This record gives sequence, C-alpha cells and structure tokens, in this order.
Amino acid sequence: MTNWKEIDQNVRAWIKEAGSKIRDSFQTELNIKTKSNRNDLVTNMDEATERLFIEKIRTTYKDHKIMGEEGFGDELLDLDGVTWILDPIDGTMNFVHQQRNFAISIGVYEDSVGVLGYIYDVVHDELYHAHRGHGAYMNDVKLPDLNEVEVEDSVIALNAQWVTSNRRIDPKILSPLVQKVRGTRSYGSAAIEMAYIAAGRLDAYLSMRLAPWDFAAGKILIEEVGGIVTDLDGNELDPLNKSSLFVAKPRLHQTIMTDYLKR
Ligand code: 2AM
Ligand code: CA
Repeated sequence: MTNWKEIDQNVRAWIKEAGSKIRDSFQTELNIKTKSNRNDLVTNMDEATERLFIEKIRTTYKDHKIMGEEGFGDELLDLDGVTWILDPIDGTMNFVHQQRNFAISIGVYEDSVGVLGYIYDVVHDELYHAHRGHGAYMNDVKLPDLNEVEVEDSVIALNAQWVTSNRRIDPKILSPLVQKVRGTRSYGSAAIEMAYIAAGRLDAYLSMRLAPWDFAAGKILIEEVGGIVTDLDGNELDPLNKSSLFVAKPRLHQTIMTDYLKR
C-alpha cells in the first residue's frame, strides 16, 4: 500500500527547500540557455531544481517513476504504478524576466490517476495542494467549491497569441469569447493559472498546447474543488502526452464548449 500521507509530508518539505534555493538564486547571476527556440528558456535553476527532486525521490521511493520537463527523469511508456510528473520551474520566462509568477509544479499519479497535486508560487510563498478526495488548500486555508458565473461576468486566462494568427487555432474561434467576457488575463505560467482557477480567482483558462508537467498538478487541484479539466475538444486529458487544455467552472465549461468552441 502506498503511504500517501508520508509522501505528502516529504513533498512539502522538498518543495520548501527547493523554493528557498530558488529565492536565494535571485542574488546570483543566472545561466540562461534556449531549448527549441529563442523564447523557450531554461536556466541552471530549472536543471538544479529538477535534479534536487529526482535525487530525493530516487533515494526515498526506489520503485516510483519520474517524468521531468528537463529530461533527468525516466522515459515513460505508461503511467502504471506511482509516477511523479514534475516541472521544476513552470513559467521560466517569468522567472528570468520578472522574478515572479513562476511555480514548482508536481503531480503524483497512480495508475494514470492524479492523487497528490502541488503548485508552489515560490515568490509569494503560496503552496496550493490537493489530495484526491481530501480537498484542496492554499497553504492551510481550505479552498471552497467553485461558484458558477455567467460568461459575461467571467475573467478568463489565455495567451494573446491565440487570438492572432498562429499555428494551432483559427483566431476567429476565440475572439467572440474574448469580446464577451468581463476580462482576460495572462500570467505566463500554466501552473499559476490553474492554481488561480482552483482558488476562484479566474473562471476559465484555455491553452492550445501544454505538456503533462504543465497540467499534472493543476488537474488534481481543480477537480478537487469541482472544476472541469479537459482538452479543447472536451475530451479527458492524457497525462502522458502534450495536449490543449480547457479548464473552467462546470456550467461555464459547458457554455463555452457549446457556444464558442463547437461552432
Ligand atoms: P514552462 O515555462 O515550464 O516551459 C506559458 O508559456 C506556459 O506554457 C508555461 O506554463 C510554459 O511552461 C508552457 N509552455 C510554453 N511553451 C510550451 C510548449 N511548447 N509546450 C508545452 N508547454 C509550453
Ligand atoms: Ca518548466
């Protein structure tokens, strides 16, 4: 039997340790490299933080598997058993340019089902965490179930690039939605955006392409407060592969799906 309480205590201690190291790194010069393109950034802190978690997980839980964004984990073909899905710094561009609005994001899955989810807003020292079936919290404060909201009263998160010409979606699809809602926001970290959905600060969030480590933790948090987590077609997410993402309060999810996305 997996001892989830013990895993939970360990993850929280490891997250606090990693967060403190990341905050300390603001005093020293970062080593910044690019990955797939000039806007796809990675720093020595992304890599060091991933290595810190992997070393701790490997020492403590020898039979667990790890999927990490920076590639120091395992090559996974399935999510059988216990798998850690890890983004050491989600929102690296924010980390580099703004020193805020980035997060450590960790989802612990068992046989493809999310059990423990953590999003740590390092600069604000806010840990959003959830244990499937046991509620979601921001630090020690329990997050209430989400309230419904009408489209015209909603604040939604999306990146402005999805309403200009881009490779992934016809901008004509989302522009009526952007015109209808009360406001749009873009924080530049999928994990922060999902934590804000769970905390009721945002009503919906859409993204055309995210990786499992971007949404693994957020999915657990949002579902724990009654939110809906799917891809843009309304299908269940596959935590092993990249996909689009659409998360929202339940009725709002349905309305946006039928009135805006399926037209
Ligand atoms: P990252 O900072 O960990 O790379 C906004 O850029 C959000 O989308 C961030 O959460 C970022 O995660 C993620 N992201 C950016 N480019 C991506 C890509 N090509 N595939 C998947 N996720 C991406
Ligand atoms: Ca990252």
